Amino acid sequence: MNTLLRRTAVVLSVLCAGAGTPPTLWAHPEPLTVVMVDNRFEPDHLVFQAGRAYALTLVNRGTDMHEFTAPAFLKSATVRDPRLLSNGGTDIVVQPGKSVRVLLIPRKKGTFDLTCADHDWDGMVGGITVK
Ligand SMILES: [Cu+2]
Repeated sequence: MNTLLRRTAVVLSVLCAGAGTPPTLWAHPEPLTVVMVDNRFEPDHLVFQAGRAYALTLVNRGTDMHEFTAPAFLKSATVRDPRLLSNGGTDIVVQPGKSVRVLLIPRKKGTFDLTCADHDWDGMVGGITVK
């Protein structure tokens, strides 16, 4: 498959991911907040339960833009509003002083990398576990 076709397939799968999920699953999402500062995640390790709906709120209290970069995690999850994802579905961008609330359902058990694509060099890294 050429690169363009592959990218199109990724975009389509991201856009269609929320379509088959019954609306009731989103009714009572478990709240989870991650604060982003210059330069780390608080907390830096997140634990989710597969198949459960979460309201993940990313709060940027730093002066820099930060990203919740978790390609494998985000691609394996059902994200209710895929428009909140950037860079081909690999991350969620949060501007300084802003917050982003993402409804998602992790689907795949395992451990996943979490970084900020802009500040991984400065140790802005963490991890995600889906049980
Ligand atoms: Cu950052």
